[in-house]
Amino acid sequence: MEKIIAAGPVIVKDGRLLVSRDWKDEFYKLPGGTLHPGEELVDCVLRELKEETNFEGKILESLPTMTVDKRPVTGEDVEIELNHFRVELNQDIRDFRGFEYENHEVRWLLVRDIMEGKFNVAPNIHFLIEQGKILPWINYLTGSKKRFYEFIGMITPRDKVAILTHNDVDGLASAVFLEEILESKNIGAVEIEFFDIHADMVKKILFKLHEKEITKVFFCDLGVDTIDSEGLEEMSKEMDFFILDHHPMNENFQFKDNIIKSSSEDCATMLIYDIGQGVFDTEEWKWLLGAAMFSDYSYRVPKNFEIMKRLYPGITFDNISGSIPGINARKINSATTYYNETLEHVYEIIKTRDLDQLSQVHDIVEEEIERIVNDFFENEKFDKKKDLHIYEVVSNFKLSSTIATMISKMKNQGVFVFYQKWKDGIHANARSNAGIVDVSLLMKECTEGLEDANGGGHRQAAGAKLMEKDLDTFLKRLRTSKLFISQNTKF
Ligand SMILES: [Mn+2]
Repeated sequence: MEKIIAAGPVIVKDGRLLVSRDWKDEFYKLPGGTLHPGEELVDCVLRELKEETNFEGKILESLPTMTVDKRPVTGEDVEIELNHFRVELNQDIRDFRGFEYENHEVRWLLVRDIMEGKFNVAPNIHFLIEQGKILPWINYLTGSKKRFYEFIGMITPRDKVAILTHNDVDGLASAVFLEEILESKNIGAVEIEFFDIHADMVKKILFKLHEKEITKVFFCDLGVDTIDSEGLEEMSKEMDFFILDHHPMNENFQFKDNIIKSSSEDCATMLIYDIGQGVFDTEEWKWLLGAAMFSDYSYRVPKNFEIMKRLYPGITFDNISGSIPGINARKINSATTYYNETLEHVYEIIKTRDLDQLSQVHDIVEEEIERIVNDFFENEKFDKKKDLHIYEVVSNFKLSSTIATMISKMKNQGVFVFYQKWKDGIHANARSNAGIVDVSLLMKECTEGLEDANGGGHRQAAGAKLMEKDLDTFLKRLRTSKLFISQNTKF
C-alpha cells in the first residue's frame, strides 16, 4: 500500500483551534499537508502553515501521531501518517474572525463547538481532542501571555524575585507552576511567601520585601488588585510586579499591563498551566492541576469538567470526591493543616512530588480528625430546644473549620458552633446547612464590641475571632441569642 506522510500544526488560542479548508473540502482540518522529499517534519509544519494561512510560528512540542488507512473523502486505500506539533504563532492574535487566503478558508473554531459537533472536522482533530491535547481552554478576561513573557524577559540576573501566593491548594499549585516557568527561563533563587487574602496585604509585606531587596514580584491567586490597590501603588514605586489571578477584577485598576485575569471559574492554577504550555513539562503536573481544579470547584462548569474527564477518564460528578484529584486535594489540605505556619514544607513536598510524604501526613491528620469527631459525639454541649451544638476542638492542629464543615454535613439539621484555642486567640466556626439561623449574624452578634474581635461570613457558614478572656461572654451570648427564638415562634 502506498504510504503518505503528512504533518500539521496544532494552534490553540483562548479555547480556539486554528483550522483551514480548501473550498472543495467538506470538513475543516489542521493547516498542514504532505511532507516534501528530504524535508524535516517540523519544517513541513511551518511551511504548510505559511502556505495555507500566511501565519508564521514556532514549534513547541510534538503531539501523538495518527495513522489512517483510507483517504477520508474518497475512501481509497492508502496509509496516511499524520504527524502533529503544537505551534505558537509569532504574532499575538486578537481578531478571531475567519479570512480567505490563497483559495483557503482559514478559521478559528471554538474547541467547545467542535466537541459539540457544530462543525465538521477531520478525524485527527477529534483524535487529538480525545487524547486531551486540545482542551477547551480558559478565558483571559484581561492581559495576555505575550505581556507576561515580555515581563519575564525583562528580568535580569541582578533582579531578586518574589512569588506571593495564596495559602490554599490553588495558591500552592500556582506557585509551583510559576516557578517551573521561571526556572525554564533560568530565573532562580525565588522567595516564596504564602498568605491569606486580607486587607492591606501588600502594605504589610512591603517592608519585608524591601529588606530582602526584592525587585520583581509575582502575585498568584490573591485578588490584590481589588483588595489592596493602594498597597500596589506604593509597591510600584520601588519594584515591578505581575498579577496572575482569577478573583473578581477591579475595573479601575491602573496597572493594566501587569495583570492577567481569568474568569473566576478558571482557577489560578489553570491560568498558569495554560501560560506554561510548551514551556514546562505540563504532562507530569496533571495531577496537581486536577487537585487545584477540584479544590477551587473549577470542575463545576461543563467546559472544565471536560478537562477533568480528559485528565482522569471515568470521572463523573458523583464519584469526583473519591477520585484521584479529590483525594490529592484532600492530601494537600491535610499537609497545610499539619505544617500550618510553615507552608514552605508543603510547597517542597509538592514540588518534589513526594506523594508518599503527602500520604503519611494525610493519614496523621485524618486520624486526628476521626478522634475529634468521636469526641464530639461524647462531649458536645447540645441544646435540644434550639438544635444548637457547641463544641470545643482541642488539638495540636487547627481543625475547627474542617470539623465544623464535616459534622454539620453529617447531621444536615441544626446549628453548629465549634471553637478552638489557637496562638492568636479563639477561632470559632459556625455552620447552619439548612440556613434556619443566619450564622453570619450570629457570629457578628456574639463578638460585637469585644476587644480585638470580629465575626461574619455567609448565612450558612461563618467564623469569628476573639480574645481568650472573652470566651465566656461569647458562649453566653451564643446560648441566649434571640436569633434562635425567632425561629421557634414559627412552630
Ligand atoms: Mn483560587
